[in-house]
Amino acid sequence: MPITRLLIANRGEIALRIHRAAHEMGIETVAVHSTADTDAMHVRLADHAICIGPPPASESYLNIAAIISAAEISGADAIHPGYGFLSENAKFAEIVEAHDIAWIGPKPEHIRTMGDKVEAKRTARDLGLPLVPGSDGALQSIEEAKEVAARIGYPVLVKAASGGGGRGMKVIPSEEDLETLVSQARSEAKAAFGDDTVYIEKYLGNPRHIEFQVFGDGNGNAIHLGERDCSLQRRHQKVLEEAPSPVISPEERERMGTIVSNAMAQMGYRGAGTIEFLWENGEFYFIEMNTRLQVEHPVTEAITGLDLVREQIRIAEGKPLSVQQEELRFTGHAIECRINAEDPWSFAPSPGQVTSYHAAGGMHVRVDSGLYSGYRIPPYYDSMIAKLIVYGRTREGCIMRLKRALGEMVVEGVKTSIPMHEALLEEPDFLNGDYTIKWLEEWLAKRQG
Ligand code: MV4
Repeated sequence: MPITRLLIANRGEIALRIHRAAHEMGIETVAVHSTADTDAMHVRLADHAICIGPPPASESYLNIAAIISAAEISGADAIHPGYGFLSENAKFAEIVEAHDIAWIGPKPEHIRTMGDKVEAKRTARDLGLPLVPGSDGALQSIEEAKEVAARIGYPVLVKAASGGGGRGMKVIPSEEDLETLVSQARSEAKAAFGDDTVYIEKYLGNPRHIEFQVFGDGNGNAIHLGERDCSLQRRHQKVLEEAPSPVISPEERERMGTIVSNAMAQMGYRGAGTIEFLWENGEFYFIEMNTRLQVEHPVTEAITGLDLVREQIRIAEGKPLSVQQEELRFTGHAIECRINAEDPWSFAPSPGQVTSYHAAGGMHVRVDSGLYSGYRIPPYYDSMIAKLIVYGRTREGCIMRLKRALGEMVVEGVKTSIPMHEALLEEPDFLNGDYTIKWLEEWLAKRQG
């Protein structure tokens, strides 16, 4: 069924990103917003705008009844959830579909499966993805934990089944600490997620975070769009992402890409997904799957030429994938810098009025942002205010252009992470592509000290 009016259940740069794809397809847009976002760029550009509640997300962007009412009132025939907020809420996806509104996302059952990290691992194993060695599903007892840990070797990691994104994890250095830390992990998981299910894995000491972008049509056809390297993180927040990864050869990409696309085809996956791996000593280990569009999707767009939001909308309309694997080429290199309204070194949030704004431009430079001069960045939400995405034929050329583009960005009135990115691009380890998930925090600690 063709979509004619799309409700965007999100805010900020991603709401604008979705609005742009919709308009390019001749689809009208409906913005829903809190009272803190009345003056947001995407609200101004949308064809219709509906205020759904006060600033706290729990009363607006997470308010299912208010969003469904807005869809009914505006006559929207589809909802795109963006990332975060309700994007991985299987119940919301079911409610949307029960109202005969097209859900621009995966089948609710697949969102639910991947949201439970124990179920996700079992599914991944059955689909032939390589896993981190560990317990076979949920831990049943301390005795089982001891057996598994002895078999795989210390240190091990205990993780909450309802966690993910780094929440609810603990490193267990040796058997002495096992009993205490497993029961601590259980009670913390119960308190945080209402679910005390935990499992254990071999702790990988110094891996890279490499994720594959996939798309399925929901009818057994799937493709992969290569990988992104997202190892540069601070407190589980990605800071800079690149595609392709500096450490993955074309042969490795093709080998793993085939494994992940076959897996998605076999499960009948629908829409956009990201399969996250840890990569250490040349081996991939599945950790999680995200059943949404990700913040860093533009680096994949840059090296494939595909519009991922357009692709999501087409699939929700029941159309086939717009490209076959054989037609896809991965060309050149792309890097995304996440620009946050925060102190570049302490990371303290810096909301407030942007007194002056000018975006970088020029060849192969993309800025995804809802900023404008005079805009007030509200204090209630995530501090990311812009993404700078730069493309080059080579990684070196991409980095040179990125330095040039960062230098052109003007954001006055608030502090931003731009100076941190500029310093990062001078680091030999970064220039050599020689970094793991620990590198950024160690670098920041050295600079403070
Ligand atoms: C791990 C790990 C080491 N060994 N699992 C953190 C987020 C969640 N997606 C999984 N995470 C990790 N799982 C095993 N068996 C280390 C991390 C991890 C991490 C992973 C990706 C990117 C940044 C990270 C920072 C700290 C820990």
